[in-house]
Amino acid sequence: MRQALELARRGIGLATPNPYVGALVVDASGEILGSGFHTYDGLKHAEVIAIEQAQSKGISLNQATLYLNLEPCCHQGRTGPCTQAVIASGIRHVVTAMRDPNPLVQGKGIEQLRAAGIEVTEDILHDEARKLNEAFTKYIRWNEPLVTLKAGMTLDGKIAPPPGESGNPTPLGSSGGWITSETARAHVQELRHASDALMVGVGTVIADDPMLTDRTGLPRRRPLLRVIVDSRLRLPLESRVVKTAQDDVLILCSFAEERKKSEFEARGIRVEQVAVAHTASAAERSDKVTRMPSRRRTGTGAPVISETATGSSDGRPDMRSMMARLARMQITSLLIEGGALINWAALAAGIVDKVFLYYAPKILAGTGSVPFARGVGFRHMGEAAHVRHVTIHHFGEDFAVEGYIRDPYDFGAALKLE
Ligand code: AOF
Ligand code: ZN
Repeated sequence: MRQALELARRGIGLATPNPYVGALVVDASGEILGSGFHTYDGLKHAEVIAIEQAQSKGISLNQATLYLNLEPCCHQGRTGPCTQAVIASGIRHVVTAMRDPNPLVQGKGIEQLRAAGIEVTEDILHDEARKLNEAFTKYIRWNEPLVTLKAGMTLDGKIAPPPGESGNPTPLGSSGGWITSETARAHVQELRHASDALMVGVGTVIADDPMLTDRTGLPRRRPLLRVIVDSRLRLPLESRVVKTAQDDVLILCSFAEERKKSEFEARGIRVEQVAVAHTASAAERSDKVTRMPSRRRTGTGAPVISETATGSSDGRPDMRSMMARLARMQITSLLIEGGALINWAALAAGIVDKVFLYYAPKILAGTGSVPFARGVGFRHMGEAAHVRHVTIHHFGEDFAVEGYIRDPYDFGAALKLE
């Protein structure tokens, strides 16, 4: 199973919006007869690749075992049901790591195998498998991308020194130099590689002029979608994002002035208007609640947002509408990379599933430096976003806190991960 997971990981960047799946066909003596992993453009599901490879050797599979990290599908998608291929192959034993969260499958694949007399062993390396396919799960179950909030900061939670006072000018502004180390930043590249889209506020582009690209050099089937939240189309035409746009930049705005819009569109940049976030009236709030999964109302793991927290009439695009928009583009995972306003807007809107917060052992202090999240903030400790199931990663002197605000396997409900 460890090898199956290893194979599945080779699909990172290539399998989306489908899951990462790796498969091995092994004979009674433990010899590997066939192996494969799924890529979306390759069409074939992992177990079919592995089975075909094993069959091409002309050996009977009657004593063979199939290891794969996801329950075989049992529905007609772009390919036929894998359960049928497994049953037809004569394989004796199937070992899986987790059930397919796709509502079309969800245990029915396992049932079909057992009904055909195949021995099935489930849940091997279950936690590892679930972590690998958390974005697919969020997307296929809830039709929203898995949202990870990423920030690099000082120990005292500052993401930049006071604007305009730093010594590291970029063509557009001055960001004050890097806070975290090169190794920590290389790890961010891995996060980008595993994401379908990246989002920043226009303020971050104006201050830092970032590229916002996946520079791992690893193959991906779709370019990383660079999403700029820009209420009033302030994005500078001379910014690096605009200059390097290749059908991979999307501006989400509240007000689209035609002339500016066409200037971006002439450069191959999509501009879309999104509903404006505003103080919810009681009626709208009850509407919002009915559209949410019912468990959210009682869930204690999801931040409970007060009206003052979400309320803003400053014309910023609504976070939930943006997530729905991205899901329609088959974006299964979104990495939010700041700045302070977007970070708060995302937390306040309750869209953040997990955080990846990088810390450098430095202290900036001062009221002028930029905090991780601006805005009114949560007003009571009881409202604070609670990060659970924390993993600490070390990068030399730097470290990162990876943790969950919501369980992507039980969206909206209290985190059961312990
Ligand atoms: C498997 N093995 O390797 C994959 C599975 O549109 P399709 O035909 O590619 O089907 C996609 C669905 O099939 C996907 O949502 C998930 O439920 C399952 N993916 N299943 O047995 C695989 N990639
Ligand atoms: Zn399948």
